[in-house]
Amino acid sequence: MMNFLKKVPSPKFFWRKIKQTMDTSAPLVWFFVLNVVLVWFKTYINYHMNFNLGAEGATQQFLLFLNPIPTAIIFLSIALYFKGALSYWIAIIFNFIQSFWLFANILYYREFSDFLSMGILSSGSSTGNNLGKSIAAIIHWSDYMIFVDIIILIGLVVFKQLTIDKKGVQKRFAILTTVLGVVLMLIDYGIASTDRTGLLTRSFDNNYIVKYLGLNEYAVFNAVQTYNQTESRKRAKPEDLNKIKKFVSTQKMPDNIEYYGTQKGKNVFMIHLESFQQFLIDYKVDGREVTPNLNKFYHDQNTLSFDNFYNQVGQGKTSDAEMMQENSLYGLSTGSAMVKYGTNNTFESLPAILNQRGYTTAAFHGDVASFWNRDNTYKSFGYNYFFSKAYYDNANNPRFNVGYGLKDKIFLKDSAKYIEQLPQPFYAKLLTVTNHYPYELDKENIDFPATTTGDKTVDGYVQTAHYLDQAFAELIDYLKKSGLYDNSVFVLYGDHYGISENHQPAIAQLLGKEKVTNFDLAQFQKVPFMIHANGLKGGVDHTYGGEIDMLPTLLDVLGVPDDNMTIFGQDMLSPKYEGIVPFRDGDWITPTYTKYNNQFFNTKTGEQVTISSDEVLKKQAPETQAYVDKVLEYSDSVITGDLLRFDKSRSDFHKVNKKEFDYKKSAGLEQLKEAQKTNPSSVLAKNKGQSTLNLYKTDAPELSDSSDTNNQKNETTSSSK
Ligand code: GP9
Ligand code: MN
Repeated sequence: MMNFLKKVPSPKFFWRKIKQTMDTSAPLVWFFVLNVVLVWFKTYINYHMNFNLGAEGATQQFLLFLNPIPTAIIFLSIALYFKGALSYWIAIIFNFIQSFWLFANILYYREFSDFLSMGILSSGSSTGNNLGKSIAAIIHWSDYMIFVDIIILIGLVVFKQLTIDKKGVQKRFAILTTVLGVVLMLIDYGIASTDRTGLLTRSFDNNYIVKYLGLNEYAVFNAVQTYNQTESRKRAKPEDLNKIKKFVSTQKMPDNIEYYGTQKGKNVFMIHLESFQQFLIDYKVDGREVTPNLNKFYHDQNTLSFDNFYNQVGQGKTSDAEMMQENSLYGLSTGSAMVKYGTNNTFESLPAILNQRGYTTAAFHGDVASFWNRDNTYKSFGYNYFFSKAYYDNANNPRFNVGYGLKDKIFLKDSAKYIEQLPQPFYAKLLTVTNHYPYELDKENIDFPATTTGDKTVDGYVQTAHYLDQAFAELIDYLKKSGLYDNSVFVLYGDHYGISENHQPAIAQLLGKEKVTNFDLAQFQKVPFMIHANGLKGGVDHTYGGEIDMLPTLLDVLGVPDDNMTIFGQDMLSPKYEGIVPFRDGDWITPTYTKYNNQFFNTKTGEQVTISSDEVLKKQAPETQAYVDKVLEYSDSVITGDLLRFDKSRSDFHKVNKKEFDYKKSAGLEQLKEAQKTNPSSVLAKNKGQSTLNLYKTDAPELSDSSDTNNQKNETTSSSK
């Protein structure tokens, strides 16, 4: 070993060797290769050191390793089209540009756990401004290491330490090199899109694009997206909004006097039941209810439960559900509206509406903040707080996570620490995530028999749903004990299907049918929608509706007028409500007819009908279709044209100032602390600073484990607040 060490040559020796090789044959090519290696090395090292890309498995690890290379080759190969000193400078400049983009993203990521986007860089963006202020505080001296090689390279060229290649390389060689870069990029993209279908069309998370394709590809992708958005925004005119507002005003329904304003001023809990379908309600496996607690809640005399309520999401899945729930605007026909337009658009969202009526507003989610661009979109929606993964100490422990984030029992329990600090009245949205495809849960958390359809991705569904049900019960139990239950309105909704149409044989078995028809599949799009409050007149309501209708329905109960709002849903409580449910792809359901996958059915009987055989359908189908096409088109133009920025007619709503919000953990905690003094209406403040967390009981095995110091630490920090 020692002998070996002695033999290790000095760096000087290496440099001499490198220089010799570079000098003798094609010096420019060597200089190019050196730069490619340097750019690759810096990027790859920083992927690991400064970003949290979550590359799992050999394919993703391989792509992470590969993905800095193609753009390094493409950009640096530009130098090969020149000769003499110029070509060296060009290579250095492209090394610098890539390094600088890397550097800027490292700083931005450290603060926001997300990548820079063109929208943010453009002036006026709230996050851009905040970053400017705090840049000095987040920079580490080691970040500058990224530029060290560039300084050395400049020195070598300036002080003539390199033999400059006066002839350069042949054009053909330069072209081949660029082509090699492009081919590598395509290979990378090919592998990436088999690992993650819809990577670019659905654009879930900026982290994904960087992980699979690379930081520079992300920059290009983002620039194209931003360009398209800016263009459609530029084309839009105030008259476009006027036309739409006129239409919307003809759709407004009178409120329901039995419900209107009955829950005014109460706290609102919006509970997002991930991938939860309506069929789970009262569903039994081996004689056992899958979700006994949600069933009880569903049948409670103070719960208004809708059993003909449909999800209307498109590719944006959860984010589309959120877009509808918060704004009564549809998601887009492709991609996620929150990802594409959430950062810069003007919205009139539920959090902002309630905030302007004295509510504190907070979103809770155990996944990274950047997913579905929530970190930016929630600012546009007007959320005061966004408690994402970074706020949950337990999230650092892999055992406490499954799939997209914290396990629901832990997530909800650890959310209580923030719930008790929220000044009242508050609007708290809790997004669960454990009941998510592929419905996997560790053994110690499984307390329910799987179904036996033989379809692997289906059979665990009832198990994770059962887990979610237990987690929900634990939360409710705590809220009852801490006094919040009686003082709050609860809205529960399932965001979208859990079992997709690719699993038809399994669906048939679950539903106890031979075979499923398109009508069954349409029915399978039902998700729960429940509103519960002390004193609310409950019951199972058969009105046909969808996620787009949640906002106006809730506003009715809360006594918030929606007359001037540009929304596409309607108040399901209104005596005039008719119930047309458009799906994002243009299909629809009404109480009389269903159009699904190009077939028509009688909604009451499920019988297939055709336009030629059914006179009423013949008349109604084109009318309904025209309405459906119109609302989807109008909703799309509101989003793509950012039309709500033109809305000047409002005296009861003022535009959200995104700059007011800072979701960084330190800022959020500070703000909560401050709020205890300035507005001492939280449960904690009312309890004279004494925490109520000891009232939260969970059987989460991860937390009851006495060897788990993490949890004990949490308990002490929260009760000492
Ligand atoms: C992730 C979660 C999942 O944060 O919201 O989104 P989905 O895959 O259901 O759209
Ligand atoms: Mn979802």
